[in-house]
Amino acid sequence: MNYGLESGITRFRHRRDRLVKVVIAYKDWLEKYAEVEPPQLLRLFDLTESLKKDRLMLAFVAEFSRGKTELINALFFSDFKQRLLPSDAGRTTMCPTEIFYDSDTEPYIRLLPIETRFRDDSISTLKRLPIEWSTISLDVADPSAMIDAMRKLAETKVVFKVEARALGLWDENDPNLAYMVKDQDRVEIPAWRYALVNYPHPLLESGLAILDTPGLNAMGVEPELTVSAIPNAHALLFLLATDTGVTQSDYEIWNKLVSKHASQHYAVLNKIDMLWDELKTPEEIGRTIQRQIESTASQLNIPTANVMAISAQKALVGKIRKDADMLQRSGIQALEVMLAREIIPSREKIMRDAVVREVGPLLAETRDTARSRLLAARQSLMDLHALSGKNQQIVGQMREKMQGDKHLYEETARNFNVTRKIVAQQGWELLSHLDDDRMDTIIEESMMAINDSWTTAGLIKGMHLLIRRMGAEFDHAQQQGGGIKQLLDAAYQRFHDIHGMERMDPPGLDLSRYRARLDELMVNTQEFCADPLNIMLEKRFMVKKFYIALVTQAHIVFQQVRLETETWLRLTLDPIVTRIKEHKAQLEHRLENLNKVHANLGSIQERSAAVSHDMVSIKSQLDRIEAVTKEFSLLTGAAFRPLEAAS
Ligand SMILES: Nc1nc2c(ncn2[C@@H]2O[C@H](COP(=O)(O)OP(=O)(O)OP(=O)(O)O)[C@@H](O)[C@H]2O)c(=O)[nH]1
Ligand SMILES: [Mg+2]
Repeated sequence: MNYGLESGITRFRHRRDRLVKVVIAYKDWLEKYAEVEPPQLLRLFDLTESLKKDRLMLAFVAEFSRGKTELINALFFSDFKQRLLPSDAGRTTMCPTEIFYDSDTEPYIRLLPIETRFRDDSISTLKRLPIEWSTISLDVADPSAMIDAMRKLAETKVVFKVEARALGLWDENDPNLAYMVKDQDRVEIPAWRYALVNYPHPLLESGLAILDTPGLNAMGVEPELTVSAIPNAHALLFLLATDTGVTQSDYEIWNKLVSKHASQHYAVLNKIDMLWDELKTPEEIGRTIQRQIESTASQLNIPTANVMAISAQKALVGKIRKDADMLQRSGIQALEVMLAREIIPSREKIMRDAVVREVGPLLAETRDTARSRLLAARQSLMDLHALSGKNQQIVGQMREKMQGDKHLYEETARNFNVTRKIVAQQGWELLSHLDDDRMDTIIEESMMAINDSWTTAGLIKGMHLLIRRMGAEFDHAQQQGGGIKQLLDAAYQRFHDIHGMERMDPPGLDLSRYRARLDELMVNTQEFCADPLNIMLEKRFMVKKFYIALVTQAHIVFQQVRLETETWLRLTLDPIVTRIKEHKAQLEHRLENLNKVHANLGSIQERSAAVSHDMVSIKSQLDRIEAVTKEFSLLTGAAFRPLEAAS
């Protein structure tokens, strides 16, 4: 059983399902009671779909043979009753391996041939091209076939040095690569570049995804890992082993990849069973382990409480054999509790924030609309009440006044249409600065700056230009966004001043997160260039690969900015359009009452009864949206103003 982790992920899934339900309830409400445009409903539907697919990425990072794969087996695959993923002495996992569950397809393992390194496509591009991958279907009911398939993750092949060199995997002058040599002319290289495993496991079905990585050298050869996969993982587990301690290369990995990315720094000290000496008392062994925890903590400069001592191997055996004592001694439970306590809440926050950004303002607006419907119905009743006992002439005067109000309102609404057109025009202009063509031009310019000089100096030059140009587009967008907001604020103010419409305060466009991400990419570049391993002339291949990884990331950031800007434009414009329509409908309704009463003074009673009847249904609409808001607020922590205060 995965104590803390399993129940933590179950709770995560439960809350995610509730969040999906509440968004669906909101969408249903809109469909039933509001005149919203189909694209808005579609977006809500898309949001629920992407929530269901939302994953929590846990990456395992360490030097080779520290037990990453063994720990993954122990944490997630013990129900398999065998060692599912290949784990062995020496270098075992040959390619980065993503393990997840996708219910849209049957279980599979997909392998990207190492030769794709000859191409200039990033792995994230290749992920969208299944044809480039070699796919094996997994028969989860057949353990030996499963294990056979998983062996592929450790597959290597022997090639001539020239080929390995052309693939950017071999450098005669690099003593760290000596282990690859097979004979005079040939070296052993990984057969695959990347692996995707779609496997139906309850934790993976709940949205957990795992990234197993090979040791350091392999990280170096696939820059996408260091530039995107590892920094974008929601949590990192860094492993050390008791028999090796903190070696220079362990420390480098910690320093380069782990310590600056994860917000919480934990290290897993694995293989404590190697210290289980039967000639020593448990207390003596405990002290030895404690000493090693302390020295690890001081070398990594983290609190001792953040070093978790475990034995992945004994945990796996303990789970398979259902040996509670061994499981207890393995120390894995504390690690599982930590994962449940630290990782899941931060993942949940990301999910909540996304939903609040997308739905929060719309929901607040819908709720205000529902409430204004009720207020308008009350007003209608009061109008009718005021009419009783009046003669036709007075009713006629009231009707004229109301008609005047309506005309004035229509006038303001027409004026607003002009504002709306300007906003649409400016919005279009703004988005045109963020389209793919613009990004392509920026990339081209940056490539020209590099001018085929794939040295670190060329790289820095190209990246500087890329980031400066992208930053300028973001600034431009931010500035245009400010202008649009001013226009809309003035329009809101007019509706408020002239027609007593409630004030609205649309949020501004904030792209600072994306600027920060650009800065991070520049830091990545500088670090890469400062690394002595990467400045030798032979590393041209690496520089190019690194550049491609960076550009892919930059492109993603650019697309995110466009999406964020599109959403923002919608969220600032849609609510006021809805509100104007709603207000007009309410005025028309009141005028209709006056018309009817004017035509037949005796119909006041009947009209009042009809309005009271409508009020029951309006009240129930309001109750429903109020229930949706309450649940939404409970799940996301988003605050909505109380309805009374809103009046
Ligand atoms: N004694 C002992 N051996 C372990 C433990 N965990 C892993 N090992 C062994 O250490 C070796 C390496 O384990 P792996 O899981 O393959 O290590 P890795 O970090 O995935 O290594 P690469 O895939 O090469 O990067 C294997 O022989 C494991 O059986 C442990 O807790 N105790
Ligand atoms: Mg491994």
